[in-house]
Amino acid sequence: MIKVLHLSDIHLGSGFSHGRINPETGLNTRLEDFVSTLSRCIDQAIASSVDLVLFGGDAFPDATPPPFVQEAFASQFRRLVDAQIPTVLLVGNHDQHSQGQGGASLCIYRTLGVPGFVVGDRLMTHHIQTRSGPVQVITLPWLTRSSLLTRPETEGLSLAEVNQLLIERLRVALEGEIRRLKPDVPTVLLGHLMTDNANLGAERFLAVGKGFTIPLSLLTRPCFDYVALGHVHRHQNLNKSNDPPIIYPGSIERVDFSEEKEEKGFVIVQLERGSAQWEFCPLPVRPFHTIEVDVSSADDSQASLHKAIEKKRIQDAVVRLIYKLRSEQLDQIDPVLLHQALSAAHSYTIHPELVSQLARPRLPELGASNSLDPMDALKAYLNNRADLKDIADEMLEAAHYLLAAEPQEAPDLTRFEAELTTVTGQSSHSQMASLDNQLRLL
Ligand SMILES: [Mn+2]
Repeated sequence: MIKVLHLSDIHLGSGFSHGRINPETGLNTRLEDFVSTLSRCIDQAIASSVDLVLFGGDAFPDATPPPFVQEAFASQFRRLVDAQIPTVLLVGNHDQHSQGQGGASLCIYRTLGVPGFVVGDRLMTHHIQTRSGPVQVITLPWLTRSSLLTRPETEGLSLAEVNQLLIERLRVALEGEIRRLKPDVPTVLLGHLMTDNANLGAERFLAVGKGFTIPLSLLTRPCFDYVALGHVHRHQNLNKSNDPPIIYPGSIERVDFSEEKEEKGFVIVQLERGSAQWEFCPLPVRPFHTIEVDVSSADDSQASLHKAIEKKRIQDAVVRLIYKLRSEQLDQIDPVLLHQALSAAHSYTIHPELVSQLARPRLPELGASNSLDPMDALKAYLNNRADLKDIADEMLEAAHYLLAAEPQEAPDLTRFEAELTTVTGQSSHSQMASLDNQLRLL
């Protein structure tokens, strides 16, 4: 029986906007949070004497983290070297650098020859000797189009065709690794990837370019005893029948508010050839709370806001207060009192939103049951806008031109815009800018 600790998506050095500077250390408190959570994982690995640690990728927000962040990461993983626990570091999309081969931020561990450390920056099988016997780990780092295809091969193909070709290449390459596996040795596939049925977490916002998804059928193979994944920040098992378990442990800390409701943790696996028992171990991480309240119809908007704040346990949490109000209520809000009420939070942001002053009463003639042609809709609109009466004809003419299948000749739209400016007193651009400024002042 081989005991494995599987963690992923550390993203050390991200989310600084949710922290503050700790005056005693000079460090951002969110870096300290992430480091202490990572250290809990490493504590657990050492305390329960695991035989192997698998890291599923995305160590940092990018491939070139500042030295103090790299050092924080290294000093935690160094403890596994001291405890002689073999460790596989897989390269995720955030770890890859466009220059050179593989993940710049993690390859240093291989270059330095750190004892017991393996860096997975390409598809290959690693034969690892642990205290409890041998294990084979196939590493499948984040794949980019250029990792399996050359430019001439993709010329003239659509994106979907390129992805299809890429998956075919991967299927063949993976099959090559599988054929060379030792049949009696416990086997893990460690991959940083998006599967076609994963429930997305924050990664959807963090990834710069959309990658391609890997069909689950490629992973659901009896030759694997456990499939250890990284990339999706929400913990989940993609194969409920557990033959094999296909597990995203998720990120170890909340990277942003999209992970507000997700439990964070790592996974402990008892592995043998033919079976894997796994358990999700939650980590006590800092809570995130969104307080969302609409005070636009409240008599005492300030009191309503305080009531909403009191309902949440904001002590030491990362809090965002989002509230809706009418512009007439702006004077009723005392920001000093709001800041006081939120001061127990670890950090907080306040986002007032003006309820739309542009909302007009609904026009009965535009009811959902009637299907109108756009010209009739515009006419109905103009009939209800006395202030646009002077330019109504020009607007209709312009609309007619825009809707025409084959435009003959454009009406003079500059004149139209000038008149609109005269009617409203300002151009639509400056209207937007002034609205923007009003919001900024809040
Ligand atoms: Mn990722």
